[in-house]
Amino acid sequence: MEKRSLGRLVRPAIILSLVFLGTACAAHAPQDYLKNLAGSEARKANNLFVPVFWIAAFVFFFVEGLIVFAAVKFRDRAGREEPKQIHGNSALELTWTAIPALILAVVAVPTVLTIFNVAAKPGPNQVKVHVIAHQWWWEYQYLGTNPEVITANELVLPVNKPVYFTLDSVDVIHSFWVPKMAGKQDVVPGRTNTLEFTPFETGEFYGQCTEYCSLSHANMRLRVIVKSQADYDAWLHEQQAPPVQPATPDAQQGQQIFMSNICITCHTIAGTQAQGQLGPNLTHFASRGTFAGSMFDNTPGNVDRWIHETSLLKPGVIMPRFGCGQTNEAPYAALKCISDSDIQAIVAYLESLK
Ligand code: HEC
Ligand SMILES: [Cu+2]
Repeated sequence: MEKRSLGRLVRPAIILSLVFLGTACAAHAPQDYLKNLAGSEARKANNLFVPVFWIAAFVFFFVEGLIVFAAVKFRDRAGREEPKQIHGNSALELTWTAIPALILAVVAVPTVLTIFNVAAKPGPNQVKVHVIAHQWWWEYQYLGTNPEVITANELVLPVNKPVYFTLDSVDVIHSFWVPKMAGKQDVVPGRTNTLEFTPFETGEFYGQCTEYCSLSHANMRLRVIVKSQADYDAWLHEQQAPPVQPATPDAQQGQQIFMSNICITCHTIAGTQAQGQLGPNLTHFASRGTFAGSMFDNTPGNVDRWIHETSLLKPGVIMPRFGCGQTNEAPYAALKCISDSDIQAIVAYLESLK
């Protein structure tokens, strides 16, 4: 009876293992931190991880092999004498204490060297970015730029140039992680942490908050967009320009609605009366490919839905829903809704802010 019920578990166990294996081998895994690493610190960590992994694998198979060998060779059989007991054998016990200690001492050398090597050091010729974590999006201030470049979620960097980050949080503990670039760095309120890495390849790299920060933690993503130095300089230049003045009647109307609405208490658009600090800076909103913690592609349709149904799209979000027929909780329960056509005009305005 016992045996049969155990046997029944074998098939589901195999299927479950295959499912787990399958997810591990997903073809498109942009946050795989073992392959195609594109940043200095991620490569340093990997250069430590790989040899330590093989040492650990060797130890595992060697020790398990001995255990299996001993269990099989000295197993109890009818008429067989008890094998020789080695309990209290000083020579053996010294040996198997000394060998692991030696292995750990050897592994400690590259480990400690790597720890010191990846510790962030501010230096000249570095790009300096102040990262501010919010529930649930990332703000980036490019230090030393004048006028200061402030953007959200998409971190644009030049290739082959060290970047020095200072990281702060305005609310709870978050963690900043771009697996292809570097290890994780916690972002803690009331304390400034630092991080440094050099991107070695141009392209788009995915990142993620990796410290549970309540409801929309999983929706707090980010992108690192690495450009050639020339493209980066052009980007900086565009970001420093004053916001584009809306050219179409739709966008002009949208600007008026935006400026006369509660939007301006939370969002900044440089050079206008919109100077709010609670939400992302929208001065060059249309230059970003994604929004709301890089959850959505920045398309007019998505931004339209966002303004209508905000917290339906991103649970817990600190921006009320503006669509008519939507309900908000306190303190926005009595908020006046914005008509579909007015929201459309706002979207036209926001999408003109290149
Ligand atoms: C109470 C503050 C608040 C108000 C009012 C508010 N927002 Fe927001 N908004 C936010 C916050 C916070 C976010 C970031 C949400 C997130 O990603 O978790 C945001 C995100 C956005 C984004 C996406 C920005 C990006 O790059 O990720 C847009 C666009 C936007 N809001 C437009 C508006 C418009 C238009 C209005 C007025 C109709 C408005 N907001 C009113 C707080 C506010
Ligand atoms: Cu988080």
